[in-house]
Amino acid sequence: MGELGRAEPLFFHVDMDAFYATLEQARNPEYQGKAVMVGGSSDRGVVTTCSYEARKFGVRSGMPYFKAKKLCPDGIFLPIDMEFYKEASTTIMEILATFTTTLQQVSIDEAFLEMSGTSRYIGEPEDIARSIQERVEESMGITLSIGIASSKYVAKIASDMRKPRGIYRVLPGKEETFMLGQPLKHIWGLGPKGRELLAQHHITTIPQLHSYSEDQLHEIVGERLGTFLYRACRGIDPGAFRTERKSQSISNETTFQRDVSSLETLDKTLLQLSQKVMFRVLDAGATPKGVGIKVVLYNKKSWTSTRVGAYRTSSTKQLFIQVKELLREKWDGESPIRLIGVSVEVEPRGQRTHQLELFEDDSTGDDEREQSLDRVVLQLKKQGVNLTRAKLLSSKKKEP
Ligand code: TTP
Ligand code: MG
Repeated sequence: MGELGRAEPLFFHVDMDAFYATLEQARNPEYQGKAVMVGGSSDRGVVTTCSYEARKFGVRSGMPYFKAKKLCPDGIFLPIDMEFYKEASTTIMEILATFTTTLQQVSIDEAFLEMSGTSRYIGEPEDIARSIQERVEESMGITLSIGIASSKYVAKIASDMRKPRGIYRVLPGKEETFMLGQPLKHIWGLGPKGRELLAQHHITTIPQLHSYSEDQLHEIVGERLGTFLYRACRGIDPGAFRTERKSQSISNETTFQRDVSSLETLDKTLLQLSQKVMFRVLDAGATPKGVGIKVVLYNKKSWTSTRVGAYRTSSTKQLFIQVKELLREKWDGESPIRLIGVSVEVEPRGQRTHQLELFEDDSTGDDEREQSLDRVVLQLKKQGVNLTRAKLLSSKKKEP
């Protein structure tokens, strides 16, 4: 890390303000500044969310519609348009991703941004936070709030402190003081049942919770929640938003009927395997982070060769180019091969960390075209039409 980088851990938690309602206001200017309720359309439905103008009347998420109508008879009541919100969410996440190397989306309207390594040249955390707000407001017309802290957990609680359009920073060393000043219900991860258990022991505030030892808390609410609460009320990250680092591997292999030492045949097999593997990767919506090949020789000796940080593996073509290189790097070119396999290391399912960076940063139009071609072939395959992208075999340019 350069001397101008930040050594101490630094996280932003970004959360959109009244997300669905603000989006509705952004696309219908006449709703701006008004009480907008979004939710189930019948009188028996509930308010999913409402604009801050509606909150002034006492309307809240989860409130039955008829009650919201009583509190706010002149309010605007709108049905949920999930497709619109999801699309907006994707665009917002792409904007947020330009401010960090590691974006962890945790729901449709919130994400953690790791800022630990960012250069001080970019500015103080609050300045960066303001730029984020401005950028999103400019392009999407909606506001958001940001919590800044040394851990994801504290940042998450901080983002609620100044809503809407708020920025709240908990300085390093002040995490415990910050938590001690919060109502118990702000402890993220403590549900009504847990609160009930604590109440039976006359624990209704964070300072009271803080006065219990970890062992005592284990006895009251069990080991898991006990340790969680012991840490949370001290501002020590209890690990609620840890990303699973364990990666998975998606692979396919072919055993030849007769051992093979023809490079042409091996390439053809690598292409078929690359396509099979890439389709599984695309189908799973997984993010590639490394590629590898496995070879078993005629004498049953085997070896593997891998490459990590495969930042350009988003299509069959890219995978094929890399595994061809791996084969040429390690194989002596003569020893007959009995089995050959292709594998892709992927981020665990559902984890979006790095994904935007991998697919967008330096991906060219060519990469996108290649991936859409793969998707078309995959779609056909699902309909029973089998195609192999044989044209890739004859592409002579950029051969190592
Ligand atoms: P939240 O971030 O909890 O709420 P919000 O963005 O509407 O308001 P705030 O300013 O307090 O952050 O949730 C984000 C969106 O998720 C929200 O707009 C609607 C949806 N949502 C549900 O579908 N069900 C729920 O129970 C909640 C709380 C939200
Ligand atoms: Mg929100």
